[in-house]
Amino acid sequence: MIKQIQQVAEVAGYLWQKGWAERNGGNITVNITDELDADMKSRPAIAGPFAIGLTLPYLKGCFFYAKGTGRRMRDLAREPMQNGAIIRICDDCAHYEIIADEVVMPTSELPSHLSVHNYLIAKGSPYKASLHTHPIELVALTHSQKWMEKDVATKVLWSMIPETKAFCPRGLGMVPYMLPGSVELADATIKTIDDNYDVVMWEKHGVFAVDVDIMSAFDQVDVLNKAALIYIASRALGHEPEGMSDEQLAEMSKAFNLPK
Ligand code: 2HA
Ligand code: ZN
Repeated sequence: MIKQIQQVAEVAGYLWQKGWAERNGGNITVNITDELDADMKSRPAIAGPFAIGLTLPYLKGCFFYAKGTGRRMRDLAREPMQNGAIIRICDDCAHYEIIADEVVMPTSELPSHLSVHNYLIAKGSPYKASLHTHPIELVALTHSQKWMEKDVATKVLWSMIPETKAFCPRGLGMVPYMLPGSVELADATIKTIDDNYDVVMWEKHGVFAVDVDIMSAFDQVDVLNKAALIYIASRALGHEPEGMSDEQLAEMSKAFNLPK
């Protein structure tokens, strides 16, 4: 099996174990264009063409693995090709076909995921994977407006444990509540990624993360959620956590050659 799809299956198992993927919660898409050989790419369609609902010019000739709509991450972990599919974007950049292995219709969030991939390619980004999941403690933070202000969460989370800034150097972007699956939410997500965030928080819903591959996208979310857990554990002990000082964070940035 294609390495990137194996990695998706591994990450899907982690999402389930962490309690971030109840029922059919969450979505994954990965641009696998560079992983497929010519034989695979010229396979006849087994279903489609289907309309994407958008025209995405940078996706011409691209192939994606996409989780199936209504499918469970815990099932995908065991059987990625029965709970997701490989799709080919048609030359009109407005339709896609399913080419393997089975007719599994892609995630309802396909238009938003593909819009993000279209944006990433347009920008010349090396990022190939996008992940949407429901990390409990990060979602809990967004139930108070004070955490929704730009970079308030980033600053506190970075200061909980040194690794957070090292491994999530762009922090956590914030998007106010919008209807799941809506074009508005997709547009706001792209705008926030463009504001230089890899992980975007959707208020009272979940995160949307992008990175070179799905394991790296998962790692960024995992690191941020770990920091949120430490914050919450401190509060549960009865104290407001001190957090690392600005000097300590600046020292980290210098040592790790981080931006900001
Ligand atoms: O696909 O999590 O927000 C299930 C979701 C949509
Ligand atoms: Zn969701």
